[in-house]
Amino acid sequence: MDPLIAVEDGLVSGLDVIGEKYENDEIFLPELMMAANTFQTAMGVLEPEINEKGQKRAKKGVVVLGTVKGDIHKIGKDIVTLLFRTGGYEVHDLGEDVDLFTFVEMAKKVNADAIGLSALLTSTLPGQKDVIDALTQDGKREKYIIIVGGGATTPEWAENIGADLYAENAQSAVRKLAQMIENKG
Ligand code: B12
Repeated sequence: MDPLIAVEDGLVSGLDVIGEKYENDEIFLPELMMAANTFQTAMGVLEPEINEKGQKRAKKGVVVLGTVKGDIHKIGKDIVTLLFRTGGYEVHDLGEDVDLFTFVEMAKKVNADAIGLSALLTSTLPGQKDVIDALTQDGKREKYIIIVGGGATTPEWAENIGADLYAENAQSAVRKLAQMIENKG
């Protein structure tokens, strides 16, 4: 089986069920954490396989990526990082709970083509807008492609805050960014 299918159709579908049960008070935080740990253990097995398939690609661009301030969800962001890397991008993963200054500074430092902002909580969504606003104020907004995603993010929100791209999953993130970088020349 393609290891990516195992991730998307197996592990991620499992987490969706967990999320629903948590929302309906059928399970609680310890179970949520157990599910997240199980996911990460399984990724330890599958990640090398996914990496192997993506080797030997030319560098397509530089991406700075992280989960926004106040938000510690990392699983989705890690999958996006992995697929960008296997898709030929140099990725600077800033981790979770990342403040806007760190995004802006790192993008400047590594001369990024794109900045990826992940948000899983409704309450942390404004963290995506903060980064865009800071770049605009700094006169640097046009320098970067801003791509947003994560459970709480919607296409409407992405449009409202002036992001360049929204992607519902990691595969479409890689596809959409490649297209936009190509169009930019
Ligand atoms: C696992 C999990 C946790 C784990 C996280 C472990 C970790 N290290 O990541 C733990 C237990 C720590 C946790 C904590 C909390 N969680 Co939580 N968690 C989840 C759960 C079950 C799965 C999230 C996940 O990893 N999904 C799998 C990945 C692959 O999906 P994904 O993140 O959406 O990513 C994909 C796409 O969105 C996209 N993507 C993601 N990032 C990006 C970025 C870019 C740039 C792009 C283009 C695309 C992209 O690509 C990814 C791959 O295809 C979700 C429910 C759910 N179904 O989403 C709740 C959920 C997100 N959590 C929720 C809540 C409420 C919390 C807590 C507040 C609970 C509490 N009372 O403490 C805390 C918040 C902590 C914090 N400050 O961040 C709510 C959020 C509700 C809301 N809308 O605000 C959810 C939706 C559960 C629910 N239904 O109520 N959580």
